[in-house]
Amino acid sequence: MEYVKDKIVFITGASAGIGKACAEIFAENGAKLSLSARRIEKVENLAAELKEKFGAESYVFKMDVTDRNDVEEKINALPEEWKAIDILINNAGMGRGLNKLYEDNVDGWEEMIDTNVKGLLYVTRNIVPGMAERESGHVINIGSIAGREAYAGGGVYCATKHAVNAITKSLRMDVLDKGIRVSAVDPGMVETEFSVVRFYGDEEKAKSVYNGLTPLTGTDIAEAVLFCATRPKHANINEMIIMPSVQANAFMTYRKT
Ligand code: 8X3
Repeated sequence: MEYVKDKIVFITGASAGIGKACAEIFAENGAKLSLSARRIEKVENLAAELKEKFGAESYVFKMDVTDRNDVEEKINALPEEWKAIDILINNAGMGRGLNKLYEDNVDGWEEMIDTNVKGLLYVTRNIVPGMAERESGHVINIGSIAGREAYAGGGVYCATKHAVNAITKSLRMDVLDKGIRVSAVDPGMVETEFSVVRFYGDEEKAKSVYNGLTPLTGTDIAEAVLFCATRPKHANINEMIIMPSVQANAFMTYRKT
């Protein structure tokens, strides 16, 4: 097993959900955290909490992954001691709507494509060159079961997560000679702000997604990410698909009502 103590872990979308849970578990294990999100106050509070609880060192900054220039500038402007990123967790992602494609809100498509695909690409493009130069690093992409199966009403969301799956596979080939590992962690139902965002703030509708079942938590996924990050150097977890015990796939769940 490899330890993450004192390693620099760069997490996008660290303000909530899986990103926040990753920050917590890596802090608990002694990593140094480079945390970004659009909602900077949330990340600042998290960093303060992790400092107090685990003595974790963090570098916190506001970054919008959908803004190509912002990503480039923020990553270029990392302080010298935060530049040598060991682990990149490409977590920032979102869903918008669950409507029939031909009736869907096109603005939501733009947001999903910009965040889940282009955002992940911008961050990766700016961080992996340093890893390649140092011949060391690990990219862990948070995908989704939606990257493995397409479901009704999820056309664009599923397309973006299929794209993440393809990017993960290609990147793994591109960095094969550079000592860089690339992993995908693909969750099913995780109760985070995901459904609230998907349904544009409709809490009632968001809650109903998890009716009658116990969904995964952000921590369940963060534990999987930590597992990927702590394999010995010669071993890579290519992919992990994780679902609640009562979810068989993207289509079938067992609910006790
Ligand atoms: C989110 C999980 O099942 O809503 O990535 O697509 S699902």
